Amino acid sequence: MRALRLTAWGRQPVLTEVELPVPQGSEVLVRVEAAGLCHSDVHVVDAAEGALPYRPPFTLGHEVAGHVAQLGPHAVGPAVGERVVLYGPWGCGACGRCAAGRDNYCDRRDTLSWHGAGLGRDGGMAEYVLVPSARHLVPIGDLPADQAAPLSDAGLTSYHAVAGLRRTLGESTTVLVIGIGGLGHLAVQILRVTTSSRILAVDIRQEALALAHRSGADFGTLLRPNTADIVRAQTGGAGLDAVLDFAGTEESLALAAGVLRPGGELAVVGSGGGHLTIRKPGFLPPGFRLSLPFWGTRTELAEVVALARSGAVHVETERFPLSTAAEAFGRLRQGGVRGRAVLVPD
Ligand code: FEH
Ligand code: ZN
Ligand code: ZN
Repeated sequence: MRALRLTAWGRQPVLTEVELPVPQGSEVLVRVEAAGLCHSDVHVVDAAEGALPYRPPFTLGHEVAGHVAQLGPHAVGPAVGERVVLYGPWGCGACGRCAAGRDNYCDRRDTLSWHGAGLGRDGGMAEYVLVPSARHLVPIGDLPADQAAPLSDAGLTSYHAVAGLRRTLGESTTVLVIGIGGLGHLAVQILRVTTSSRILAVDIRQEALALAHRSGADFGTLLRPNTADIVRAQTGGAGLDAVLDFAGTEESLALAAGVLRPGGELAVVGSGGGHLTIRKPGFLPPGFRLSLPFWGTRTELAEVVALARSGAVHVETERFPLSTAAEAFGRLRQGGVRGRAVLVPD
């Protein structure tokens, strides 16, 4: 079968022929219908040797949907032919977190040479992907694969981040979403359908603000030197109850810190390399709360799939044949993808 493989650190991934895996034990073989392309894939490809615990060669792709092709002799779960999305964080499989379907916060994460499918283990930018256990599979019914695949990372990560703000986003609250890309546009939709908050959006691209509006944001503005004043004015000067930062840059973190009201909460999802100094006394509002949510739980994946199947969440995607993966990576690097790029085996 063909697979997009990271063969060594410092090399671009190559589309190459590999053996078709045969599922053993509780493993399940899935025929891939779509695999999303994430900024983390770019970070993995660009990583210097030793920066990540992964051991190339392995197949990329941690945002995968398809249908069950073959079950290992001890696999218990979806039947052959059932359409599924992969729960991508694969932890140790033995700690309490993993047993509870919270592999994203595996207690033994630091001992592993992988973080999941396509992240040190063979992933789904391929014709097939081998999954360690059916517990990593969530049924998707007739949801199109290019809609389902992005839910497993962009959707799940956004859903998990919003869930972490639940206690803050009550009645008469205002939330700011910074970065309206593959994750941010889904976060706006998830906020719209799961909270009653007013939703503000900030991005560096005008077309991203249009996407924010289509996704349900109440107001959008470009990131400029006076954006904090513009955003704060949307709250009558009181400030924001919460900020979801999908950029994580120096500018976005400074904006977030500058618009939160006392008791406000910042969730930083983006890995833009920015930093925020926590100092007391300092400039951060009293009661400031910070979280660094990572991916999500298996239960949350089933919940976000249910939202998509109900029509409440729709992913903006750009499809690329798997054979043009290099072009897709290039477009993502240039910030030229609207919504989420999805690779489809051709
Ligand atoms: C996965 C592995 C490591 C870092 C970041 C990620 C995210 O793409 C998962 O949402
Ligand atoms: Zn990702
Ligand atoms: Zn674990």
